[in-house]
Amino acid sequence: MKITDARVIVCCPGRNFVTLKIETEDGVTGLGDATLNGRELAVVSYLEDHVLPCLIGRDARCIEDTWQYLYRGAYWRRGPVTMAAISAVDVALWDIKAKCAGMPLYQLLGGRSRGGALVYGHANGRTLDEALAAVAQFKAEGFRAIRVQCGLPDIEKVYGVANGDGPYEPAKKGLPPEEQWSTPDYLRFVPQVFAKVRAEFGNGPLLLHDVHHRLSPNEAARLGQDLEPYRLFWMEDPTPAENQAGFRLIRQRTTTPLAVGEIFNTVWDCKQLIEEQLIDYIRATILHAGGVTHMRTIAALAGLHQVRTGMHGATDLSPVTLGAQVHFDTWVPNFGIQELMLHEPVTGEVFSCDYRFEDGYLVTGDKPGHGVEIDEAKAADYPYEPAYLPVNRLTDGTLWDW
Ligand code: GCO
Ligand code: MG
Repeated sequence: MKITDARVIVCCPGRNFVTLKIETEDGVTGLGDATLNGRELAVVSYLEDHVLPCLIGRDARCIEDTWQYLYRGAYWRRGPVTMAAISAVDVALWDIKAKCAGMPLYQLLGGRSRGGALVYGHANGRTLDEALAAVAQFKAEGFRAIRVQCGLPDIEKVYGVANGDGPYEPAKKGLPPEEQWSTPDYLRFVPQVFAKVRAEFGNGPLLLHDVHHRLSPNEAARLGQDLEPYRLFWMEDPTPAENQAGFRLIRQRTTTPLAVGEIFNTVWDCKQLIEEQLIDYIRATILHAGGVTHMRTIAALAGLHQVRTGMHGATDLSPVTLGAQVHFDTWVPNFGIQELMLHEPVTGEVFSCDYRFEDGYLVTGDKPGHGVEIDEAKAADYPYEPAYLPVNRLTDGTLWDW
């Protein structure tokens, strides 16, 4: 079954998405997501200039061979641009294979392991009162697990908090906006936030928090200890993870569960973290870590070491990724949780999905494939708009991790 056409669709229904559509000689099509937030066009070029010419004429059924061809064959391995491009091809080919088999993707992967994927939503507020109101709203909507982020009293703009009345969306049109950071203020304030959330909502909701790579291992250990009384589901990205050994220090000093990996591209980014059991949840995604094919490798290694999945699911992952991930979550034996940051309604004009939110879970339908389709004519109504993630500075102006 030859691949006869492959094209990249760039659109901005609410935010930018890069989508790959592959067509085969018998008319079956598959979709993959290649969105790399703030660096979208680099992946478009990688696909259009270097990958797509090699795909035409290949057998769409040979997913593994194509993965190896694009990974080993490029000579230049790994990296977010390469791996997002490989993922888009891989997911589109899994979509095609599942459609040809007449099965939803989770069946092809090994079948259902659970009714639905437990998801967590994002409650945030500029003030503690706003954050508490957001938690109440997520609870009322049926979320069982809630990530809580809160502004800092003396800092104007920090990660994870909506600035206007609209939903939180980190990428902004135009050049990179700037946010501010103060580690001492943060370390003092966050435990108070969770004390208040537990006091108000009791032990029922599963609570999560994203540190977003801003602390040193020692500072993260301090925060982990201070959060222990509030029994978090996880503390995410406590410190940048290029130095995997850095997590030893955090791990030895706190029982707060640790999650990391949304920016990882391959199993090599988390091999030591997993093998030394330095983390509890691996957040690598189908989109940025090489598709369904490579996420199976990561999840399998994680499973050997009692590490569970907790895949990234922010809005910069398109409905195509979320659709594929819900299938993966439905099957993978060592599933932990799935992030769910809802796309704006306008995104739904372009992408149609076969997953739904039900009582705190994402449940996939039974359409063959991953169940997500794109309306290309509608997509053309929303052309690409340059947008960047923020950069972060300490209060003295020093550039910091965002
Ligand atoms: C999360 C993430 C996102 C990222 C975003 C960057 O846990 O949801 O940290 O909010 O900041 O995906 O592109
Ligand atoms: Mg995160």
